[in-house]
Amino acid sequence: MADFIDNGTRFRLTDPTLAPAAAGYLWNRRMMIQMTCRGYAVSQYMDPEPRKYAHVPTIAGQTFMQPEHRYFAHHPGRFFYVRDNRSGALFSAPHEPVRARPDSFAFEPGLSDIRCTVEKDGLRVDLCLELPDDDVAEIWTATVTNVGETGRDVSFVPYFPAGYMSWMNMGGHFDPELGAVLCTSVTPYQAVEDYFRNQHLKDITFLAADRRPDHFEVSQQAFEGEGGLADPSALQAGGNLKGGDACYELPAGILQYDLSLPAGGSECIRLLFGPARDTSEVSELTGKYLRGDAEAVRRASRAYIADGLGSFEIESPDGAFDAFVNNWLPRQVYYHGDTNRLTTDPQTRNYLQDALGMVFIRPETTREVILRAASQQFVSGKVPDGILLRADATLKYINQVPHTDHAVWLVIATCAYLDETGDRSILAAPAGWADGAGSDSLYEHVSRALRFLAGEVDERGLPLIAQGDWNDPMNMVGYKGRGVSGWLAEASSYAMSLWADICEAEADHETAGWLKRASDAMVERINAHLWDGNWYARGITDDGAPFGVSSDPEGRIYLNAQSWAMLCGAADADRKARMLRAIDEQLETPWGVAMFAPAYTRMREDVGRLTQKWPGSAENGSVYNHAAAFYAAALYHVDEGDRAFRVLRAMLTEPDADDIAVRGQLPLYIPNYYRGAWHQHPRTAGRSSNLFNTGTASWFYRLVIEQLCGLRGTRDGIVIAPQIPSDWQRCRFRRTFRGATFKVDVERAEGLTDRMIDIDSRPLDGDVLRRVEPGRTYDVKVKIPGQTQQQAQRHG
Ligand code: CEZ
Repeated sequence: MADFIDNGTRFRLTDPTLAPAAAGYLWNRRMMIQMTCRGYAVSQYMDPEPRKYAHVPTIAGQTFMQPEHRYFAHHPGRFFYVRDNRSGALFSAPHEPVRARPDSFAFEPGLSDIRCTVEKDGLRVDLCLELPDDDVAEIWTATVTNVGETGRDVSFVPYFPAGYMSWMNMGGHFDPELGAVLCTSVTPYQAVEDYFRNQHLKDITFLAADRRPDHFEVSQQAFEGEGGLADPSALQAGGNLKGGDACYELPAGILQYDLSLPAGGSECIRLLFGPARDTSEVSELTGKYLRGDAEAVRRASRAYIADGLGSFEIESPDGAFDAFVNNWLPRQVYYHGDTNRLTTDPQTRNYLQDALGMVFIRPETTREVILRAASQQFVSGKVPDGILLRADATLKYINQVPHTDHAVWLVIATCAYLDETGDRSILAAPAGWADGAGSDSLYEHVSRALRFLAGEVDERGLPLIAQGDWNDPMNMVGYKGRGVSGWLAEASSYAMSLWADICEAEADHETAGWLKRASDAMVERINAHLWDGNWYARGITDDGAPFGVSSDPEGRIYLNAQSWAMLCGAADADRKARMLRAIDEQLETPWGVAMFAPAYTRMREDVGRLTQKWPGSAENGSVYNHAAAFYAAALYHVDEGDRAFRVLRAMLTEPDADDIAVRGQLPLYIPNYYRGAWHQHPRTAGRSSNLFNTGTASWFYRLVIEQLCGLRGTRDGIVIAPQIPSDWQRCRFRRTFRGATFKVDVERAEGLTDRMIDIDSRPLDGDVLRRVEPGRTYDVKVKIPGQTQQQAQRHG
């Protein structure tokens, strides 16, 4: 019913009712679209700010993408009605709005296209959606085939609603010269400046076809009539579309093709859907994508995606894991790193963490991101909340709320870049300041970021949280100016110790010494003020109350506060054991480890907005995968490889019907969360947000490469230290690193007491290979001790 096909590069789902929101996504640098198996779509493009060209029927107000929620009949989508003109029978592909039970169904998202095949009563519809590599438009190829024994007369009716485009002005008509429906609008505004500012906006949504329809309709309401979308009046009783327009009515592109299909006969129609500024843009796009060389367009978009598939491949005993990690994980990392999540002002922490994953795909991007972020830093050392990607961009929404953690990500991204590339020239690269003249080296920028961070502390020396840290909606712990973040204390200490190593290597012993002392002092404060007996508190509120502690009935234990205590070395062996036990008891769920528990059921005015979110959703105690990835990082850091792998593995939806039904998504991306609050809301626990924007992808990729497979760069070489799960007897992988290729074979050998590494059949002394030669291929054989009985019991 559901599995990977084509060697893991495509997925097949054969039931449109199993997980109604199951979706695939496509993107290029200017747009993205998430298509569900039933035909609904969420899409947006940059103009230069993110915009939509297909809208919901009325405006519910500003909201994020909400792919977790049920789609409704009038939700934007791409639908294809098929009517048998003799019997009047109607169905629609992919599934909505008619919802007729198909004879066979296959929804098949691939790396660079989404295909769908629906067969009903002897008629087959094959759909394929592709995007240009660098324009905003959807290219649809629809083929209708008569798979029966006798001739058929059918009407084939693509229906692409544009939705509620504007309260000021919206309408639509068929343009015979362009062979396209043009849905027109004026983006609403009030300030006169916006009239001039909006001149460039693409206020047209068009649906063009490579052949003239026999009939058309542009008014959504005239099409739907009393019958509703499941049985539109316009298609009842053998009627034809009436050629109507939309006059301040919801416009839609609706084209009718009357096809006479002999047995075995088929007809193919290509469509182009998207936004345009004017008719000449429509004609330019149709020229390129409907009348141009389709194969060349396809090659270009495949090449674009292939460029981002990374430099790593694994073959383990876990086929589903391999399919995800070899194809879909780097794709997700690349989506983030190449589009900046389609925003002009990414949050600094997102921008830098997305770049962290790009270091394995296109390290030049990571370098640019780090330097751009540094160049928007303040002279004081403060790192801004968001990074402007264009001269006309502004900081919006969440970026107007003061968060205090951004320095941490600048350090982590820079260290990851140095580890992978060894390119120390970045440290000397100059970057300007947002509020000062001249420029300084990146080294100075990062060091100053940490000095600033070290200064923003309370009288105990713990970092102030202001209106949030990594956790955006934790906005009321410190809004009065006193509350502190325990997580940030740990993350600061960790970042300081990472940077101290860089300073040491740069022979800046003074800064290195200061950072080490500051990092150690922070650890002492963490242990003095935040240890709660069995785990660490998440912070201390404006009024001096520690929270995330055993006396809290809700929000009692937070995962991040434990993970980063392990990363920064605050937790000794005894504390570590207590924390792990508490996590197992209180945070583990069948669908991964929750970010905290119990979820809040009422507002806590000294914690903030996150406590108002639905219990178990998002930052209110979900299985928030980004936090789970930090936990996995911490577990690898303290040599808990088996646990770490379990945490990573739980983030992946299984390619089987049962798990897809529970999670409600396909195993093609890691969502930002699965519902938590397992004990409070068991019915919905495990359900995916279906949102593929998440820093998790970068961390996951890095952990697989550098920890699970254990090949990570050092200043002058590469460490080889795999931590494969104890039930893997063997695993092989290939990875390029600083221009060399490593082919690695890891195998368990019984009776061995220590890991043994051979490179090109010669034993390696220790686990570091120095002087990696670009262009060379290294054959690496790693033998690790087989599982002893003791271990088997411990992990069993
Ligand atoms: O956004 C993410 C942020 O983009 O939440 C993470 C944070 O680290 C990321 O930088 C954890 O808080 O209520 C909110 O404002 C939420 O915080 C969302 O914006 C959240 C969602 O995942 C949206 O993508």
